[in-house]
Order: sequence, then C-alpha cells, then structure tokens
Amino acid sequence: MSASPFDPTPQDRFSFGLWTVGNPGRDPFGSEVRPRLSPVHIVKKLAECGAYGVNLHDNDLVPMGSSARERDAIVAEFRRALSDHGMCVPMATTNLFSHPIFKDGAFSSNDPRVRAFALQKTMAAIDLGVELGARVYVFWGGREGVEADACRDPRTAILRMREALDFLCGYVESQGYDLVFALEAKPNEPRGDIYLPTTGHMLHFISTLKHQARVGVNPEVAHENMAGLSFVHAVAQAMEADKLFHIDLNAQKIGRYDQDLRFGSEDLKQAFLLVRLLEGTLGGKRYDGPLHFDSHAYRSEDEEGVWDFARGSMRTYKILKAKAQAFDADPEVRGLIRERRDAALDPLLSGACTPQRIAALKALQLDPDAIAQAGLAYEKLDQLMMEHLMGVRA
Ligand code: GCO
Ligand code: MN
Ligand code: MN
Repeated sequence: MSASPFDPTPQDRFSFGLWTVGNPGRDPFGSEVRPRLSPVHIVKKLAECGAYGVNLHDNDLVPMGSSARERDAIVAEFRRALSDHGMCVPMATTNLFSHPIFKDGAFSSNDPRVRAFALQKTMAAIDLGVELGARVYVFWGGREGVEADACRDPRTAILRMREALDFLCGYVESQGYDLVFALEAKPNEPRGDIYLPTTGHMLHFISTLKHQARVGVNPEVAHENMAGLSFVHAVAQAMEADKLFHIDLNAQKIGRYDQDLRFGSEDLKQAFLLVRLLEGTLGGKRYDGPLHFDSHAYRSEDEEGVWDFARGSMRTYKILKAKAQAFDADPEVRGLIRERRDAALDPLLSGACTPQRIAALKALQLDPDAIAQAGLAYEKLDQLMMEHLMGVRA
C-alpha cells in the first residue's frame, strides 16, 4: 500500500532518462556540481522512487568508441539491473549532437560523410534500443540547424531529413522490429535556429514521409514554450491526429533558454490543462504511452536533491490528475461548459457538402446581434478552475 495516493507506482508509466536524473549540473558557465551516477545505480534508485522506465541515448549507456566486447558487457550488466529492479526501457534515442562531427548537424549536414556516419550511428543505436526492449525511438535534431543560414538552402535540409527518416523506417522494417519513431521539435538551442521548430511543423513533415504510420511526435513542454506557443494545443493537435507517440514533460519560463525544470514547477495552469488533456478527464481518448520527464534537478542539488526532483515530478503529475478529475466532475463546471445542442442546426454543421446542406445553410435566418448579446461566463469558469487548483474546492 502506498503511504499517499500521490506516491508513484509502476502502473503510472513514469519514466526518466539516464541523462536527466544523471545530469551532473554542468552549464555553459560552470562545471559539474554532482558526481556522475552509473546507469545501474540510476535504475535502482528510479525503481525505488516508483518509476517504471528508464530511457537512454546510445552513449548514455555505451561510451562512443567502445569495442563490441565492452558494449556487450555493459548491456548485459544493465539488463541485469533492469530485471533485478523490475524496470523497462520504453524509449531509446541517438546522441547526434555531442561529438564534434555533428557541429553542423547530422542528417542535414552538407558533408555526405557526416550524413553517412549519422545513419550508421542511428542504426546501431536502434539495434541497442530494440535489444533493451524499447518500443519508441525518439529523434531530436539537436544540431539540425544553422547560424550562418547562407550555408544551404533550407529546403535541402528538410529533404535530407526526409531521406534519412525514410531510410531508417525502411531499416526498422527490414529488421522486423516492433518500433515507432517520435520526432521532437525545438525552435533553437544549441543552434541559432533549428529546422522543423515546432510540433506543428513536425506533424506536417510526417505527412510527407514514406512510412507515415510508423512516425509520430514527441512534444516537449519547454520547447513549445520557448517558441511562445501553447503546449496544450500542440499536444491536442498531435492527439487528434493519432500521432502522440511519446511526451517530454518538464517546465519552462517563457522567453528563456531551455530550462528543463521539474514538471509543474512553472505555469501550473498549463500543467493542469495538459494533464487534463492527457488523462481525458473532459472526455475523448486518453494518452496511454510513457510519461517521460525530460528535465533535471536544479544545479543547487546533491544526489538526494535529484531523487527529490524525481519524486516531485511524478507526485505533481498525480496531484494534477486528481485535480483534473475533480474539476471535470464538478457539476458547476459541467454546467458552464455544456455544449449547446440544436436539433435543426447540428445536422447542417457536419457531414458531406451536399446541395441540400448548401441550400439550407444559405436560407438560414440568423440574428448576429441577438446571438452576440449573451456573455459566456468564462470568467466564472476560469476562476472555478483556479479554485480547484488552489485547493479550496475539491
Ligand atoms: C534537449 C532535448 C533532449 C532530447 C533528448 C532525447 O533540449 O536537450 O529535449 O533532452 O529530448 O535528446 O532525444
Ligand atoms: Mn529540452
Ligand atoms: Mn526533450
């Protein structure tokens, strides 16, 4: 039995990356503030905290340049830790940004040797992910961007990324892997501008791919916020298109660098609306994939602070879920958001564009001034939401 209903359990599907809880606190102005944690230790501690999964970049586990024997030994030890602690690897990805070869991108680079190396590295990382049981493979084009924009036609960059993804989908199919791809957008950082900067851009890009069904998105709270956009709307569009394959939860102040803060620690209202959407408490389909926290502890923390950060992220999600359920079950709220039904008008507003519909719509007598008179009580609705959030209404 959990001590608190908000304590995380494996059924909640919470996951963290080796690079998130393992983040030693280095930033552009200062070095590490915490010792590096081994992957095996991270697995044990995450299991103790109540997470169900751990995600990784190829080189978070297997350092670049390891021999085949070293790789196999590392992977075997890690798999033992996973099974000892009942943990899984829901998602894997490739580091296509740390090594200097990627200083001008990977799949979009002007140098065919770089593009070939990126494909080679990604195929090996896909093999590793599948070996560890991953079902989702994330692509974050960290350095697929520019400062000196004159270096290439941006259309060429998009074309090259399409060619890479078409090839890698083909690779997954040729190997018979049960794996989907999730594309993660970010507007800038570490590059001045990154191609395909938002989830919306990604969704359109996916519609141009050969193997569309295998490819969805991995939106991140911080990234959509950096672009000044509504994260909730980005996720909603992805869900509506059946393309939400994974999600990166964290928090971010608008107009800042990519802060990757603890989920819910900034803009609680958006965090609430996000959980409400993911959990489907308003109705509609729920998201049932992994709930991944792509964030890290403040630089002020020691290792204990890292686990406080991890537990806090998961607790906040569960508290917001309970709040969303209570909000959508509140009769006053339901009364305020009830859809107006109109037996005569509703059939005219959906379905095929028939001559009858065209004629009926053209013939309608509507009084815009009268319709516009009624207030919508959204002040009341928003305040009710705030009172649920502030805990004065259960
Ligand atoms: C970032 C990104 C990364 C990716 C990760 C998985 O801004 O650094 O969010 O953390 O999510 O590389 O692809
Ligand atoms: Mn990020
Ligand atoms: Mn991310």
